[in-house]
Amino acid sequence: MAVTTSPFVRDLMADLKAKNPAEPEFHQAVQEVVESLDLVLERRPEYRSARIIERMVEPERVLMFRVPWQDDQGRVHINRGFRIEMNSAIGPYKGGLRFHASVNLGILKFLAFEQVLKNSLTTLPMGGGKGGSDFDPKGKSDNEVMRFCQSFMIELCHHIGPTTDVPAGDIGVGGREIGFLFGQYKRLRNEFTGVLTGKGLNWGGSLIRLEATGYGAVYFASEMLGTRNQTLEGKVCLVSGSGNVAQYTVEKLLQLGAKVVTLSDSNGYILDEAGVTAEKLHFVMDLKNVRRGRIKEYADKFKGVVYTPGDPKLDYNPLWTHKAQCAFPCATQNEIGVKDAANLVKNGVYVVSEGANMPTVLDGVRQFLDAKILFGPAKAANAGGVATSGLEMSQNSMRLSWTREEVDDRLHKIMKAIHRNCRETADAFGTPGNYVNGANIAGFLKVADAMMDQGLV
Ligand code: NDP
Ligand code: 2IT
Repeated sequence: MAVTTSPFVRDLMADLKAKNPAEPEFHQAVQEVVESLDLVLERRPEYRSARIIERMVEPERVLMFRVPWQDDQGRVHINRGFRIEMNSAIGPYKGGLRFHASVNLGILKFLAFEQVLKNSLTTLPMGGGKGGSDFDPKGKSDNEVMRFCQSFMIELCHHIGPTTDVPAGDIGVGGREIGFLFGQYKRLRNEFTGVLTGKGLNWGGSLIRLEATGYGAVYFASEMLGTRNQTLEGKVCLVSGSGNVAQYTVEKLLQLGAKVVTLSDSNGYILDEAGVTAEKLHFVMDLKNVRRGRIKEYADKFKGVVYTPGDPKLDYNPLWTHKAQCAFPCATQNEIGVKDAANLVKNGVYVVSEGANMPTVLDGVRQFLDAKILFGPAKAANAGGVATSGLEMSQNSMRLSWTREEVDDRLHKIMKAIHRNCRETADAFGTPGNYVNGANIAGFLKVADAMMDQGLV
């Protein structure tokens, strides 16, 4: 698909690629944003002379460190730890930690860059960061995961703090890992502070944080449908992934009367034409969060369910070929390829709300925009997770906890505000209905103006 970009964008991308070679995910994330920002620079040339975009794509600080640990047999392993402190113009660095074998500097830079704009959209005062490790928690014992987390924190603790940098979870980092990380931070620093979010409810966590990303992605889809006077009731939905975001996306979809027919993990996907029920979802939560099993077991357990293993020879994912109205990609980056986007549109999907970060390739995004479907880009649609992390930080600072209803109500209002902001910004810049431009521009403007106010730092 042909895209016209200005000489400014072409030069910026050429510099970025030269300076950050072999980081395709980072290039992709920046490309998508700067294509939208072309519209802003025409009106606000002062951002260009202050080189705001060039500054935004350069992390304020990159930490990379060795993480040695011993497995249960006493063998020594060495992983690589990272924290990208991307931008602190509007608040302390904030963003998750990812533990996955695929983690590298480029993936974390893409995530940190997205996080800056996402956090800006939440309405809360949070800068952007991201971190993690190429440590793979799959198949590791709880003790191995604990030793890894403790070793990781021995270095990370020098760089984070409740007013400087506040990490949270992401792929491979859930309640168990946050617990081990928090315990070690507390021991090393001798302080009980809100240095991490996603904490357990007995020790400073917030109600609804666990549910927030999935619930938020569904609230965002509801808002998009509302612009066409429709609701999620009765809609058939394709969901990918089966981790935290997928689970609570499904829970909220069921509460709103939608029908979910797929779930997946990195080995394959299940098709349940009868629909996932609350009982089946309970099984998935136990399978994934407690027994740490594979989604294939869903098909072994329930009748009429088809499991399809992933086939690396295919250039499309059959999960995205089923007839539906809505799609919620909730697994990982680039899980909707060019053919997948075409299949979705062809099969009647007209709502895509991205629970995962950058799940759609650039040409897939362009297809959705050309088809004028309701496409909620990740930095808007999945911002409910980090927004509720922001609410956890507020509660920690005040040393009190809000009720479930209070936090859910605040989350819901924030998702509505993000939706409204994206829509109004897209309108104001002459691209009505384009939530990609709306999210990129609205997220950018708040950070850019803060950077202008704060001088050349
Ligand atoms: P989890 O670790 O809980 O779950 C991840 C899910 O995605 C699992 O089902 C996993 O399968 C699957 N998956 C991971 N990597 C791959 C891969 N390379 N190929 C196929 N499937 C894969 O993570 P979350 O649910 O927290 O995160 C999912 C997505 O949502 C990520 O993109 C994350 O960045 C994003 N996100 C998360 C937020 C949060 O609050 N947790 C907030 C905003 C966005 P398997 O079990 O086989 O690994
Ligand atoms: O991608 C994300 O927004 C997250 N993984 C959540 C970050 C956070 O700080 O809650």
